[in-house]
Amino acid sequence: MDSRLEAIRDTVLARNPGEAEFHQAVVEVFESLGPVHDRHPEFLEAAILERLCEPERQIIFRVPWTDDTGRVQINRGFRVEFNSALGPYKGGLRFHPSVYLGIVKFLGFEQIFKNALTGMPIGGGKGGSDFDPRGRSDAEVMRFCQSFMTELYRHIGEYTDVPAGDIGVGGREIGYLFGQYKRITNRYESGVLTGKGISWGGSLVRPEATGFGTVIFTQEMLKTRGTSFDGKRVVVSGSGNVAINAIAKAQALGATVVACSDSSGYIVDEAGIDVGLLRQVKEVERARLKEYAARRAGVSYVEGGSVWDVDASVALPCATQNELDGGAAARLVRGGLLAVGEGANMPSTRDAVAVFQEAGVLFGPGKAANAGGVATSALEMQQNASRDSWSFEHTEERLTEIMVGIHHRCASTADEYGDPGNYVLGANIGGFVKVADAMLAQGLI
Ligand code: NDP
Ligand code: 2IT
Repeated sequence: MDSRLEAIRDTVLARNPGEAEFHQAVVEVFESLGPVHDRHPEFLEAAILERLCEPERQIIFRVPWTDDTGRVQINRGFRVEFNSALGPYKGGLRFHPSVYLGIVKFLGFEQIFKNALTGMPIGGGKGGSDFDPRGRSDAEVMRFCQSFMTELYRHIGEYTDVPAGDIGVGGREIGYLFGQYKRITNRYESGVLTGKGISWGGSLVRPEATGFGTVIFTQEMLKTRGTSFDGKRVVVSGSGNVAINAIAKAQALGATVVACSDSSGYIVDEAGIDVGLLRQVKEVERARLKEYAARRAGVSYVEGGSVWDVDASVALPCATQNELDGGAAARLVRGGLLAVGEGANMPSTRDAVAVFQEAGVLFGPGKAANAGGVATSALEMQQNASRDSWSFEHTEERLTEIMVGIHHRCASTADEYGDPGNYVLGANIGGFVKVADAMLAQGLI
């Protein structure tokens, strides 16, 4: 790494102790940015990197609520408003017991560059809570969401900060959050949240957008090698929103997705995953993946195992950060892996990325490959602002254009900086330059 950047990195790491995931995300971006600073000394002069690594605002708050037995529960809520150079802060809310400031900051930091790559007018932010929705009743989830929003509402708005979903936050949670925002503010401000239901300001394709977008991006990578998803054997991790829709799209393009997972284990379905059954089990019944195996002949379930033990030509990690390490990457490469498209945020460890790149595997990093979700959120904001709603076909066309555009931007930036095919470099530089230019133009703030 460039020695000027090393000094800035060391300061950032020392100022943010104990935030391992944030450190990882920062280091990975800095490793790409040496050549940009050679060309643009004005970025160093204006301390763009130092400013980018310091969130514009960080909010941490208490979330009290009562469970169904009448017991008081206390959780911690977060919203990190990281960078607003390109638009209002935009990014999801994650409800998962592992959430702490370091996770929210890594996600918010990634979001800055991801959102810039979409070409839409959105800044970067992220939030969430250590609340665990698993096993909670609808009524408990509603009371939690209402309490969470009772503090969050004063910090957000369609021109300020626009949250959406992430792990543990889907349509149900966005509904409860929107209801409470509306009640407190007495405003039907559709553009304050995205991922809303279709009948009350949501956008068609938003539920599918992240998984679809990941597959579209990966298809663009495959095209550079003269191939496609058609006839490919694919493995997907996770079985939530991103995973299910990635499976659906990959199979629509002719692939066979033979495995997916949850945090308890994985299933292998050599005939190709039945998306209808998977949606029924996971989205309708909110049951565990094990249940899918129980209901379909010829499916095996491996408790506690790693889905990366299953060979495939294309791997789509769609669960969570650091779920695919160097050992798993090496195994996948030995099994004939051709491409990886990250549907999750930072699912591959730094070792894993190095293994993929060394082996010449096409590697699409999350901030490029999973940008379709937030891009479609921006399309939802556009529809809300114009009090319009678009057809599925039109919205999907826009999503496809955006993903093809992101692929082009990453690939052409990698070419321009002398490392063709390096999508990590292309995504980091492509996103960074856009934000840095806007920050320069807007002065020292
Ligand atoms: P969901 O909550 O719908 O699904 C998450 C899936 O990942 C579940 O199958 C879950 O299994 C699994 N998972 C979560 N945490 C862990 C863990 N610690 N270990 C193993 N498995 C785990 O979330 P999404 O599908 O929305 O999000 C998945 C990933 O995609 C995240 O990285 C998110 O940041 C990213 N993403 C999401 C976008 C969106 O629009 N929703 C947009 C862009 C990126 P289990 O049920 O057992 O916990
Ligand atoms: O990581 C992400 O990009 C998301 N969770 C989606 C954010 C959004 O605002 O739609």
